[in-house]
Amino acid sequence: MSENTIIKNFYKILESKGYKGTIITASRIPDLQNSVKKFNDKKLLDPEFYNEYKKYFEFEPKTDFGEVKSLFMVAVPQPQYEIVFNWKNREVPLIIPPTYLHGRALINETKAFLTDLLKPSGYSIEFAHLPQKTLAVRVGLAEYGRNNITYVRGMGSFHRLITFYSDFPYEQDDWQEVRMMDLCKECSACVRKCPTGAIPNDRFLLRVEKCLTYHNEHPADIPFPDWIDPSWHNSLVGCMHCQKVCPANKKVINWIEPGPTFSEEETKLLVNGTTAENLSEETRRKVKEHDLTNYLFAYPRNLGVILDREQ
Ligand code: B12
Ligand code: SF4
Ligand code: SF4
Repeated sequence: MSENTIIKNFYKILESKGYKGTIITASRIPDLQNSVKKFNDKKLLDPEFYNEYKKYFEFEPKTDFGEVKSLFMVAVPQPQYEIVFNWKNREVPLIIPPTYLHGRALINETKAFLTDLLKPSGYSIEFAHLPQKTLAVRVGLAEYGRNNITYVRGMGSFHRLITFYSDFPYEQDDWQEVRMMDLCKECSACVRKCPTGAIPNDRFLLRVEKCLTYHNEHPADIPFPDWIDPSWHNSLVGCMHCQKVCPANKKVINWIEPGPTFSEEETKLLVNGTTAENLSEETRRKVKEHDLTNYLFAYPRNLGVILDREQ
């Protein structure tokens, strides 16, 4: 298959799936890395955060991959999920924000269709750890919101960004300046709604160390700092305040897929930190089916603080 046909087919596949995406020349990878590094060099990123999370955005291709020539980036629409916990004779519904669940399955699915497209012509792909938002904005696939989250036309902020690196040759260069949505120029709803002040007034870059998500993604043996008011928590993991209030999410904000319902007994086990192996077969099946295993570690603290409010 010719290179042009591969490119055309890539976009055709995306369209048929309702995804968006783009191909990027690998010659821009150093610029991409520098976009984040410069903020770290200026000490504008919390050092603890940087050391903990850099493995997720520092690009390190496999040593035996050969020459990286391009990146294939895909944006996939993502819903919120609602989980119901029975607690003290009441139902407590809780949201899991977009991108937390079924990520691995989606990455595998994307890798499979890209492999089918590229492998017959001798090209390879591998999952890339990169600063996805910066990349998406730099290549015009998305724009930043003031809340530091990216927005893709037709999907709002409800999307997952997935990138693979490849030895497929691609030289077209669509690199742009980072861009904030026009809508943000006259709006600061997210700044006002963020309970912690993580979205600053005096700079664009998020104050990560203040973001609820940063704290509720940590293992449950790390307690929430005292300055976090329990009433601020709104999701099992993550936080929806700055996406929920955003006018650019008007069309997607009610997209909530049903998740499992846990009985009072199951809720008790989860909030006590029971591991997947120690749950009953029925509960374990529910947890696995809904891809909740990865976050079981955080239930005792995250769910505990919310259920405590329900007393
Ligand atoms: C580290 C991380 C976090 C950290 C830090 C967040 C952050 N802002 O970096 C924590 C744990 C706090 C976090 C929180 C969330 N995250 Co997160 N996170 C990541 C991760 C692993 C890396 C992000 C990164 O590169 N950070 C480094 C900083 C420096 O990059 P940046 O935020 O893009 O900053 C750029 C801008 O500030 C810009 N800039 C600076 N000045 C100016 C000025 C102007 C005018 C403009 C326009 C731009 C601009 O330059 C910076 C560098 O390029 C990515 C996955 C990945 N590998 O990319 C997911 C990812 C970004 N997270 C994601 C999500 C969904 C979230 C949450 C919404 C989760 C939730 N609450 O439900 C929150 C959002 C919090 C927020 N308001 O930003 C999604 C984003 C999807 C989307 N639509 O944007 C990603 C892509 C995961 C995924 N594959 O889907 N996350
Ligand atoms: S709430 Fe307003 S300022 Fe914040 S990201 Fe959305 S449009 Fe931009
Ligand atoms: S995710 Fe929550 S805490 Fe973090 S910036 Fe948005 S509103 Fe603030």
